[in-house]
Amino acid sequence: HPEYQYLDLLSQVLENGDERTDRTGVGTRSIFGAMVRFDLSEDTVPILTTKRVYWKTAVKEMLWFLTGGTNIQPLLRENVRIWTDWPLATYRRETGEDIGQDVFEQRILEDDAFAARWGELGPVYGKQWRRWLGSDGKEHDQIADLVRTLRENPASRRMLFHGWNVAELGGMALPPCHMVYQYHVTTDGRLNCLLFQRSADLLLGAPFNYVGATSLQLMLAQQAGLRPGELVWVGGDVHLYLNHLDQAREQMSREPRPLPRMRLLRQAESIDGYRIEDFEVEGYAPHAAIRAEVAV
Ligand code: UFP
Repeated sequence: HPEYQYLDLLSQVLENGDERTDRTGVGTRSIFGAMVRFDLSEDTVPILTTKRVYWKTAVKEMLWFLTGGTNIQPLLRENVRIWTDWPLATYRRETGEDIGQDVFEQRILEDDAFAARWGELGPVYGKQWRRWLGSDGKEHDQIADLVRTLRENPASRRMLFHGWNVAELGGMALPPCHMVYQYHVTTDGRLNCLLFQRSADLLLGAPFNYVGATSLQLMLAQQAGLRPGELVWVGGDVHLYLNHLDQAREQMSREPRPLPRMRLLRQAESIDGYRIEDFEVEGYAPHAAIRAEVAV
């Protein structure tokens, strides 16, 4: 079962991980350099079954990246709250006001000026993917370029997009974790993806990132007239936060169930035309969700 690759990683990090302090102050056990591979060609996708993964949230986040947006307001409209922690921390720090998350999110939703002032994440993923600013002053749409190359020159070894815009890192709420996506088309028309993630919160982040990457691979394949192939995920610093160790042990004790299938119900007119309603997941019967705190 492909999910054992993930469970093995959990066990490697637990048992061999180097215990260290990290930026968040929580502390981690960490290994450096890991790979998992998932075959999407049988229609099954890596939505883990040893705990419930909120796949719609991950797909909605990916769709938001594709819009080029960098403000949390549209995410909150979709009830996606995973990016709130960062602007909320900034708000609390700069105003000294100890506002609760619910109140903060409500204000972002109701007050556009407030959202513009406090909901911005800086030039994160969406900006770099769709509007990377060149030194010539021109904006580069890496996603549109990728789709074009997939269609016109699928043998290319230059099909990738990158989030790590060195000059703009300082303005980002969080520098990109899932950083480079490289694509590859096989002779028989399958689209492979290799995602390099420089830093992976193995319990909360990675399972989510697998789903986001998968949804993008399905959309790109459809847009280029290809079938999905393999998703290869490579992690740099792969870690478990010290307050996630019990949850990791719990998850490792569970037996994987058959992976679900994910399908696109409709072919959108372009890579910009997809909505969450276009994604259908079948056969997902996971173990119970596992709760854990996000390190900010
Ligand atoms: N993280 C992920 N996946 C993501 C994301 C963040 O695992 O998609 F946005 C985790 C990795 C790390 C933290 O634990 O968030 C980012 O911290 P740092 O920038 O210090 O690596």
